[in-house]
Amino acid sequence: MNDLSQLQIQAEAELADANDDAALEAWRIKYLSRKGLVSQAVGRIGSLPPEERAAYGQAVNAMKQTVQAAFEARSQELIDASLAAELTAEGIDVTLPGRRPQVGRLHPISRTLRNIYDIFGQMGFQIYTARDVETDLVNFQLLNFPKGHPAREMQDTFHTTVEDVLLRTHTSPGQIRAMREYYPEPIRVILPGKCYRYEQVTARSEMMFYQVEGLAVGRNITFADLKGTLVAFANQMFGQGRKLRFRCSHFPFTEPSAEVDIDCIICGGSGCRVCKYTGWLEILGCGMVHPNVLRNGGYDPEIYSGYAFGMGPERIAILIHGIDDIRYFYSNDVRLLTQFA
Ligand code: 2NL
Repeated sequence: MNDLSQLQIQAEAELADANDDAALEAWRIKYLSRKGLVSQAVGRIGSLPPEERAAYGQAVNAMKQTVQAAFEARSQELIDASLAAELTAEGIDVTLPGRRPQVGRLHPISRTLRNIYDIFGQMGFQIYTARDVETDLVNFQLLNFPKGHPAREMQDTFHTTVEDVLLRTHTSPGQIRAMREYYPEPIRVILPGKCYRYEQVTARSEMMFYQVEGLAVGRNITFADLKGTLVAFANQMFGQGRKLRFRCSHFPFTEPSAEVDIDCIICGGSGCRVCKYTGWLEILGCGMVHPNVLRNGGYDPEIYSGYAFGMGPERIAILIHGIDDIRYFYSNDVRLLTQFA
């Protein structure tokens, strides 16, 4: 009996000193395994005189249960301690508020494009998209820029290794394709897309930029229709009550041609840095489709007429948001992009 309580005291003391998994396992083998000291103590029942067996058996079983319970408690203690140590080491503060995930948003040019689509969509224009890789024929010749024409010099071109295949310098070739596809139906389309010019990159020009062109072709389309459409557009895009000014201009594919200004949205016309003290901002170019171009699209200019216009969404976004450099749009700097929530 004395030996039993001696064994229990010794087991409990060593258990308290077992500070890791390996020590705990060594302890378990020493005391609780099949040939361990506790099992040996249980086994000694058989060697006792019969009258002592009952008392010894009770005592040894109680001792075994106490030691086993102590082992389980110590195991749990070590698990808790190692978890606590891990949490302290990793420095997790569960009371910290979570980090807000960064939510994506539309690029300012995408927003401008969608705004333009909505306005013309309500006026009955369909969106037509065309290829970025074009032929010299459709990009230039059919639009009244014959080979050697000086207007080609304003659109320095990215050529491919294939003769007469190039990256479109404007979206107008898509309008030729729309006409050829829809003839003889009347047409009202908006044609957005990327254009490419082999130019020095500056605050005002990129090598890749967007254009949005509009085209209407039908039997009785006049310059008055063009003006009405553009006045309605400008009032929705830049605010109600805008004044518009049509200035004579020239494009090879329209005759007559005009450039359109609105009264400055910053100063209202009194003159400021943005309008360079003119009171006016140029927003697009337009005109009546040249008879040669109508004919190249399949429409007889004796029967049909049409108007067209073209604008640069980067320029429009710059005016609306007061941005001073076109390069911000395509340099993927989140400090600019996150300002357009
Ligand atoms: C500008 C001016 C313009 C057109 C584009 C066009 C297309 C066909 C026939 C006639 Cl198929 N015209 N497009 C007409 C006038 C001006 O763009 O400053 N764009 C950024």
